[in-house]
This record gives sequence, structure tokens and C-alpha cells, in this order.
Amino acid sequence: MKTMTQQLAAFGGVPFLERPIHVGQPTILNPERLLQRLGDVLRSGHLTNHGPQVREFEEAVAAFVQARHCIAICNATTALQIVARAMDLTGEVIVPSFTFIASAHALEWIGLTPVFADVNPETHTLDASSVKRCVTDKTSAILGVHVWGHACDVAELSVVARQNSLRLIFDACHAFGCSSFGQHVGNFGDAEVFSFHATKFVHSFEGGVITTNNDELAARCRRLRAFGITGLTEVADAGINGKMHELSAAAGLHSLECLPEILLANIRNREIWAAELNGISGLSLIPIPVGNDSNCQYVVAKIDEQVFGLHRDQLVSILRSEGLFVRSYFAPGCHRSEPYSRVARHTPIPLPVTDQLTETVLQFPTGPGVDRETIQRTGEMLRLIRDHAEEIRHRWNAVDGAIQFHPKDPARPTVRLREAG
Ligand code: T4K
Repeated sequence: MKTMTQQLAAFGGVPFLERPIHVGQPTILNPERLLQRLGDVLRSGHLTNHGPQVREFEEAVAAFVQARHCIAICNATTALQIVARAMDLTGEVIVPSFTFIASAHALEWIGLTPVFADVNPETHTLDASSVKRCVTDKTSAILGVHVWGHACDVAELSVVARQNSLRLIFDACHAFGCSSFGQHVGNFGDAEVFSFHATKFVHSFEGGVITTNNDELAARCRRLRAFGITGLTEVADAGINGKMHELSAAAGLHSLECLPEILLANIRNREIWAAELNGISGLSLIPIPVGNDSNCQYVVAKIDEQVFGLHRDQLVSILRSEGLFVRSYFAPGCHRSEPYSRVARHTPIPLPVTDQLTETVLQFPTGPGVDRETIQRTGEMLRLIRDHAEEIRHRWNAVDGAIQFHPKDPARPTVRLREAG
């Protein structure tokens, strides 16, 4: 246990974790079973193009989220594009800036204009009143994001969509297995998109799905994901290759089998993180919104710099140097990222909540690969850091911000120089 600030790895001490742990570390609970599934696919000779694994995966996901249709896609970014095309969206689509950049890029890549609205400070999801302020005669849709698995305020967004004749889509990439007031995510709006990227709760290495209860929309999405081909020689639409392949679907099926165990680990870890952060003034866990059942895939906390004594980026750097690879998703926000920051039409209104969250929010690792002891030892370190924040600021300035990074850190996080206070 570290008891003095000079023992912190940032200032030359020994990192507490030689082998780092990551936010989004992929989970493979039963490698033998997965290898068996992958081997079966290879031996079958059916590698892609609507094979049995993809069909089984689609059925399993549809049954799990209780949606009428599930269309498997090679990744969620492409899935968002296929949905937008299937709806013939034009002009502007209102989307939160506080999301992974793919939510915006998916639209930009197919010639739509992402227009950024602000989010609710408690849930971090799209704020309907902010959305209203962004609607113009060019707006064709709203793309809400169930960020951290927090379901958007679907009722309010549906009203705005209806009143303005807009389509409503949800980026549910963080929300597989989540529900809101008893209804599974996957059934909201016109369509929802899940990601099964390797870093997600349930994963297929790379992958995504579209879920919808709209038969016509589902049929068009299916067509668009496979070149728009409808028969041996007939082409009905300008489609793309967005197919998921069989190995991916097999991995997804394996991951689905493991879901109960992963969920239990996530819930257990969240409770341990909550206990450790409790009482650390200036650092608080973001609560799961009322009415939500969460997959607890993200453990999200917020730092109050005035109370804690350090900026979020300083804390992130200090923890990363210890081998605890925390993240600061989604700084700096899409509206402050290229190419959107250069073009005013993307950000017609101020986004004060987004600007605040992108400076203050951080995520801790979780999943079955993270154990109680690691979280508890991190808690001890967080208390040491908070109790010695002033001394740390002085040390930080003494080394001119040139703190030590963990040898295995690929990120070399942005170091901010702070005035000694
Ligand atoms: N919408 C939202 C709201 C999203 O969050 C995302 C994706 C999308 C849309 C698009 O979905 P996809 O098109 O990807 O299906 C990661 C993921 O790459 C990305 O999928 C995810 N969101 C985002 C939130 O997180 P990075 O840049 O943080 O990934 P990376 O490479 O830093 O991985 C995280 C950590 O996990 C690394 O530190 C190392 C570890 N890792 C990662 C991979 C991939 C491993 O140990 N092994 C691995 O194979 O974006």
C-alpha cells in the first residue's frame, strides 16, 4: 500500500499494476468453448453471406431484447449508416455531442449533417429541450444515444420527433441488456443500433445489429446491408456490404451465453467501486437513472476539481501511470473535434453541460477481469491522492508536468500543467 506521494508511479514509484487493466478490456470467459464454435464454422465451409451462425445470432438478439427484427451488421457505425439510408434521411440529424465520435461520423460519411445538442447533466443523455432548439426546416431525424447504458428520455424525445415530423433513432451501443421502466432497449423509436465491438459488454470481436419493430424498415435494412441485391441477378437498391460474417456471429453467440456471468461481475464491481468512492470528497459515482436496469458496463465517476484538488486529467494521468488505464470518454466532445469544430452549422447553440462533462467525467475499469482487491487498492490510492492533492500539485509543477508514464501505456495521456495552488 502506498502511503506517500513520492511512491506514486507518476513521480517515479513502482506501478501498482505491472500488467495494466483497461476500460473495455475484452471478455472471453470460456476460450475452449469459443474455439470449438469457431472451429465448427471453419469446418462447415460457410464463412459469410447470411449463414446459420448469423441467423442464430439475429434470432437470439431479437429474442433477448424482445424486438420483432434484428439485422446483424459488420459493426455499429455501418449499422447507423444503413438505418439512416433505409429511412432516406436528408439534411440535418440532431445528435448529442457527448458521445463516441462514431455517432457523428456515421452521419457525416453519408452526407448528412450532424447537429449537436446538449445533454441532461444527471443522465448524460440527449436533453429534449436542447433538441427542440436545434430543429430547423432541414432536420430529418433525431439520433439519441443511450450513453453508459442510460436509456434516453424516450417519451420526451418521441414528442419532439412527432411534433416536428422527424424520425427517431437510438444509438444503443452501450445499452445491450439494459431496460427502461421494464421495457428493453432495442424497442424504442423507429430503430436502435447496438455495438458488439470487442470492448463491449457482449461482443462478436467486431459487430453490430439494428433492431426495429417496423417490418418495412427491417426489410430495407436487410437489403441495404447486402448490396441491395434481392435475387440472383436482381438489384433493388444502392446497398453496401455491411454483412456480419459467421466467425463474428459465432463469437457473439458465445458471448451471449456468458452474459449472465459478465453481468454479475459488472454489478458486483459497481458495488465495490461505489463503496470505495463513497466518502472520497470531490469524486462521485454517476448514479444509474431511476427506472433503468443497467448492464453496468461502464463505471462512470465525476470529479469536482475544487473539492478533490486535482483536475480530472491529472487524476487520469496519475492512475494510468499506476497501470489502471482509466478513460476520459468523451472529451473533448464531438463539437470540439475535427471536422465539426471548424464548421459553425454543426453547433448552433451553446453546449454548457457537454462542456462541463467532458472536463470532469472519467471511467474506471470493470468486467470479470477486474477483481475486488484491485478496486479496493485503487480506492486506497484515491484516498491518498485526494488527501495529498496539494502536495501532488506542487510535485507536478516541480517536474514541469513531465510525470512518469506506465511502460505499457499506449496513450501517453495529455498532461495538463496546473498552477501550484
Ligand atoms: N456509438 C457509440 C456510443 C459507441 O460507443 C461506439 C463505439 C460506436 C457508436 C461505434 O461502434 P462500432 O462501430 O465500434 O461497433 C472503443 C471502441 O473501439 C469503440 O467500439 C467504442 N464505441 C468506444 C467507446 O470504445 P477506443 O478508441 O476507446 O478503443 P481502444 O482501442 O482504446 O480499446 C479500449 C481498451 O481495451 C484499450 O485500452 C485496450 C483494450 N483492448 C481493446 C481491444 C479492441 C484489448 O485489450 N483488446 C482489444 O482487442 O474505442
